[in-house]
Amino acid sequence: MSATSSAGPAAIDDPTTDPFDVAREAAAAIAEATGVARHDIALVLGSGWGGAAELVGETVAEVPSHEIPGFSAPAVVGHVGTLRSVRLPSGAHALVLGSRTHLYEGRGVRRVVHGVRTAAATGARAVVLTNGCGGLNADWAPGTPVLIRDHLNLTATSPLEGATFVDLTDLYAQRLRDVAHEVDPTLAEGVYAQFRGPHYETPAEVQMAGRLGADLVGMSTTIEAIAARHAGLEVLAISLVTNLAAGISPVPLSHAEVIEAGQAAAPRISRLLADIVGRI
Ligand code: 8IG
Repeated sequence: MSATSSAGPAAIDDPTTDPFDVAREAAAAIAEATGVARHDIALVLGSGWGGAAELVGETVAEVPSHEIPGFSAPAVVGHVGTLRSVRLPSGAHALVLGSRTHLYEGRGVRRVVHGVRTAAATGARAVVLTNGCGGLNADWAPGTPVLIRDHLNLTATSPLEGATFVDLTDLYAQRLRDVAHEVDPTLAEGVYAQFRGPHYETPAEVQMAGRLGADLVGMSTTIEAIAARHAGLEVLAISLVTNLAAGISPVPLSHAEVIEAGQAAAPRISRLLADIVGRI
């Protein structure tokens, strides 16, 4: 572990450290680095969503994430390790997290959810989580954006520690899904199943997920959504189907295909995200 990602007065991995203290330190560092005292909304950009920040508003400041307490350097090609402060046309400030730490990196669940906890500590009231994922519905061609309506957390873990009981009945807020539908009435909704990864599913696992009620399979988002709700944020999540899930597609999955589908869909989903964020 590098000194920048684990050192500091409160190392996030230390069991005696309160991860919310590190989130507050990170929020203070962000206020200092960006000159923006308070952010109103946060965006987490997943695979394929990297270009969306430009359309959301004017970038006021850009900071390498690993310079902020508790954040790690990105581990995946195609992910951007920066954190931006973006001013919306309304004058509100968005904190745009250009990369996430995934469960499959093995750095622990605290790092996975540090971004949303930090967003809450900066003052954000809502978070928009985006991701690239596999689709089970053959009608959803690669490049189709889908709103997450509910999830199956198949990771066997939680971001919450101790007896922290949180109601997840309306985790993906109906109010925010209504806003998204106002922007694009054709947006489909689906249930997202999170697997740990980093391998993709077998065809049998995709069939299992489908029988359990999943429409989408991916390696992120549910753990972050749970932590975001616990931190008091309203949650909206949008998936970009970048590939048909294993066995649904006649061809094997590749990371190159994922990047390509993301690039092709970029203009449409960037516009979509900017319009939604502008109305939240
Ligand atoms: I992009 O097909 C992307 N991420 N688990 N399965 C899982 N994660 C993904 C997939 C997929 N595509």
